[in-house]
Amino acid sequence: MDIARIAVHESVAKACPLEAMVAALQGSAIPVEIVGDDASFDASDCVVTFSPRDAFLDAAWVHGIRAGYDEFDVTAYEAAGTALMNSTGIHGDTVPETVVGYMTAFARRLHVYRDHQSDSDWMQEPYDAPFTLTGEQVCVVGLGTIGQGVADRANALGMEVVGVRRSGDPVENVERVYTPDELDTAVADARFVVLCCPLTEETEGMVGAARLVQMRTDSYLVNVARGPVVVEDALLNALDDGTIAGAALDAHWEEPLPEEHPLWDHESAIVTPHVAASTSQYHEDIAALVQENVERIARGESLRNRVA
Ligand code: NDP
Ligand code: 7N6
Repeated sequence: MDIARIAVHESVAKACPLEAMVAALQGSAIPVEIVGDDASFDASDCVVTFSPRDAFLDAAWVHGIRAGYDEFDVTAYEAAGTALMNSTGIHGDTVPETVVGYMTAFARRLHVYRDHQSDSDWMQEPYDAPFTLTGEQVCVVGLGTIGQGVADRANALGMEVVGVRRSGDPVENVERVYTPDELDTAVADARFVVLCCPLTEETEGMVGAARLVQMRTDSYLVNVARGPVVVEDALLNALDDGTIAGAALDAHWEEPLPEEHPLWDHESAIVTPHVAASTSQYHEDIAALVQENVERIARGESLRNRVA
């Protein structure tokens, strides 16, 4: 692979300023330029992008700046012989810190007080509403970069951590690791169920009505994965009828979440606009991944984060 240009597609602006990304990538000594939807590519191009486009299949190598690559047609990349890389590995602090924030808000009722603050309302939650994270159980579904980060932090807070992954292999700071076929058992005792898995054929619709019923009525669902991992109507019903106590959602079925969506003013929900991974260092984290692969190519080594 002989790379003569790094093309930064304008969709990168969805995650960080284009100029910052270009500046961070200059370190590789390969010319960097911003490209739009009308650009064409050849086998000397590396494309850095947020969103997929068919034209990228003509490049040598495409670097997706998200961990999730569910929007990319992996089969088409394999057929074209174009390398596709994702950005897993860089979200081990941002997303887990956000998850701790959601859990703390629910336990200490911070989201309720913030709702009342704008009315100067000295409202206090009922005596039995607040609780502590310490001693509560969290079930982390997907134990990769993000799931491990959630497990480490939850363990440090004195929570009991269980988790789910396909291999069922042990993970540090996770007391019991279940496989996906044991999901009902895995969620049954948890006060929090945190979704940190990729969106795949296997995980789409994984949390539907039948699964929500397996959760405790005082439990909270956190989705930092992808919207379709959860069945939308099932979750809305579960929040309305008290099947579960609440949900924090960063990933949605349609993004932006439509203005009229009932979740926006649901008192049991915390809605964030897909920002669990936001950081002012995002461009540098991505550039470091790209730079590492530029160096690996020069050394003739296999590429990091290659998914096709
Ligand atoms: P990783 O690849 O590091 O981890 C994914 C984990 O999911 C692995 O532990 C894998 O384990 C597990 N997994 C895969 N399939 C299943 C399944 N069917 N059931 C349970 N576990 C499964 O990815 P990241 O931690 O970096 O990111 C995870 C996902 O989070 C991304 O794919 C993306 O969709 C989302 N994300 C969201 C962000 C946001 O801003 N909200 C930011 C970054 C990522 P095993 O192989 O053993 O199954
Ligand atoms: C953009 C992060 C991912 O999959 O959904 C996230 O990595 C996007 C800041």
